[in-house]
Amino acid sequence: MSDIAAGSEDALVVVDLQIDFCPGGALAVSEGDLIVPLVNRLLALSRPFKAATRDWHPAGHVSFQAQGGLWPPHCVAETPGARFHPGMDADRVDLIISKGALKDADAYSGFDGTRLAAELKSRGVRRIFVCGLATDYCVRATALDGRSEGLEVVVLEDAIRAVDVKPGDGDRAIQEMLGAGCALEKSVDIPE
Ligand code: VGL
Ligand code: ZN
Repeated sequence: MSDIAAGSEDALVVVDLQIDFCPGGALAVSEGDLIVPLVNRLLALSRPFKAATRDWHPAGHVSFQAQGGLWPPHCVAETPGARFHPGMDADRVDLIISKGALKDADAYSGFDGTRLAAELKSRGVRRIFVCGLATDYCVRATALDGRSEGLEVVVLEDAIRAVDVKPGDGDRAIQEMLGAGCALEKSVDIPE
């Protein structure tokens, strides 16, 4: 096993742990809320830089069904559903990255059209620990882009959940991330 103690060249990237992606939300991910305590333990670690992405769409976003997209309206900027899960210790986050904010472009990855890569590089980050929602969309895209940015990527398998539009999508996404050189670990194995 690689050394997964989180140090100063590591960053935590919490993906889209928002009300609309949790049970009761507009695009609920089954058990999405169950990762909150695991994410909070990670946010309490002293050393890694902590970033959190949020899906932050304008009304009438291209990904919404009325516009021909796949999804019900979700995470509309400045609405309650776009807030972080109320149980998430969001005050420990160093950097919030909003994405998907352009009406005509979807952005599953936290790196897509954002300053995330530049912020991480300017802080000397070489490895990211990725957790959040959803395994088969924004976690997958963020992890794969992290590799493309030249980062080591550790996906925390106990602190992610999948939409699974088709059964097995989450598992296939994990295989794809592994194929791209991501490591798979459990958040509970990261020491304090
Ligand atoms: C996501 C579907 C649509 C995600 C975002 O955060 O995984 N999924 N928009
Ligand atoms: Zn979205």
